[in-house]
Amino acid sequence: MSDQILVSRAGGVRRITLNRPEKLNAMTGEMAQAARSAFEEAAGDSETRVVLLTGAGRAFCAGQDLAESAIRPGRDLGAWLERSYNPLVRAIRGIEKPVLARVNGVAAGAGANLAFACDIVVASESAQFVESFSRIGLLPDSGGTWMLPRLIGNARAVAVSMLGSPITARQAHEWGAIWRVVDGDELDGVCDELARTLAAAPPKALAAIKSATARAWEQNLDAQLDLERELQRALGATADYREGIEAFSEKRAPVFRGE
Ligand code: LHQ
Repeated sequence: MSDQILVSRAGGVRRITLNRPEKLNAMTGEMAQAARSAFEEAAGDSETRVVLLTGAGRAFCAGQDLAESAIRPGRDLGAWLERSYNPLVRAIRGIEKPVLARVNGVAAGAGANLAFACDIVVASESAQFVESFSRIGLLPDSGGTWMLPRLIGNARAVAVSMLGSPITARQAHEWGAIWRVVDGDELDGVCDELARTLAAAPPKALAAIKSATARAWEQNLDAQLDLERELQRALGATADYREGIEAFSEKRAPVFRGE
């Protein structure tokens, strides 16, 4: 594993840290591929019940490392996306476990859209999200043109993408793009508590919530009702559902095992 990504696990929480603090965690190809591998490993590890994505130092991620030779003008940026960011975004969206973004500072370019790809985003008051692509003659990638209109509405999505103007954490929260904004000194406590809560939640239910809410963007209510019926049928047959019902009637906290 590259040292540009740090991975640790405590209990059911796997922490993936983007680790080039001196460059505000600007992404290299090596880093994007290592991050994708870290998500794939998390997906395959039955002990991991939640993934927390964050950045080392004062930034979350400044997007693509603009000094990297592979993205010099004239190179095939489409091929670059297919090798680096597209598989990473697919890994974040596709993992059947909750992904929590701990946005500790600026998230720019692909870095902003990686945060928005996560299931639950908590940002420090000092963080900002910058769709900086148009400043260098590009369009938002890493799912930005798909996620932004859904998260903040078309008018805002187009404006922030065209203008490249920073969205403060507070604004992102008011617009419904992120779950919480907290004081910097509360960030760790809030994220740790959320991660613990998610790690104790019934994994199959969380996976179903993730996949069903994603599918909802693509289909009509009728099809969604059918999907809910099938997912609920499967969840109703799990040991965790039995445990949830028993714990409720016994007035105790449930212990969910993902079975
Ligand atoms: C950086 C970077 C950076 C290298 C800060 N690269 N060094 C996909 C397909 C193919 C091609 C292109 O990209 C993509 C996806 C993308 O992500 S495109 C968008 C790329 N990202 C950006 O355009 C953001 C560039 N960075 C910034 O605008 C600022 O640095 C932000 C607003 C993030 C933070 O500003 P400040 O807090 O004022 O910090 P700073 O600018 O002083 O940066 C600190 C250091 O980090 C500095 O290095 P130095 O050696 O001078 O101290 C920067 O050069 C370096 N850095 N971002 N993306």
